[in-house]
Amino acid sequence: MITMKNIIREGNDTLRAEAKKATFPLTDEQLQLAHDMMEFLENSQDPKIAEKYHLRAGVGLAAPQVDVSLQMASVLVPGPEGEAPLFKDTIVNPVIISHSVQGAALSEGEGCLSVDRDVPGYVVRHDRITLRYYDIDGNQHKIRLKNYPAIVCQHEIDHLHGILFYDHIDHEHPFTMENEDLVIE
Ligand code: NB4
Ligand code: NI
Repeated sequence: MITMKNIIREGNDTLRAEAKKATFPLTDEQLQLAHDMMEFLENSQDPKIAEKYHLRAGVGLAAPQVDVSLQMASVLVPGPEGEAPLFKDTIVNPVIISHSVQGAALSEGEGCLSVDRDVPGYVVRHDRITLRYYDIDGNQHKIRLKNYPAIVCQHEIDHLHGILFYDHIDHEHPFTMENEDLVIE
């Protein structure tokens, strides 16, 4: 199973590299990785398991974070208590094919499992995106996401291109935002 030991931290060049596109069918090793990444997210969101294995909670994990420079990321955005997740899939070769002009940022800023420090500030992203991606079986999906799940997917897609969340922060004015942009609680 993936634990924090398997997650590389800032300073490791893999986090700054452009990850390679996957080709289908995925190898057994790549399928195993997809399984392990989603299992990490499930474990990290289970308070008992997270405590036992010292996992930081996560709603996304990208392959480069476990030192695999491949365009694949798992996303698990929980829904309201007792309801289905808002978004759960392992996205392969994802591309944002269109997006809103309106921006959005999480009110608390962002954190990253590969960054062991708090970097305060709004990370302004697109509020709405149309995402094309492949699932692990090679089926193409084209979906519209907004608000929180859209932000999470953009954070993960950034990892596939060597971008970290704080690259987007205006460190001089970390909590200044355009009036038109949305703050997501
Ligand atoms: C990815 C996110 C950072 C901002 C927003 C949030 C958490 C991450 C990083 C956007 C994407 C991981 C991947 C959380 C979290 C809310 C939901 C459900 C129950 C606890 C969990 C806590 F843990 N970010 N961590 N950071 N990353 N919300 N939640 N809760 O997930 O580095 O590249 O379990
Ligand atoms: Ni991250």
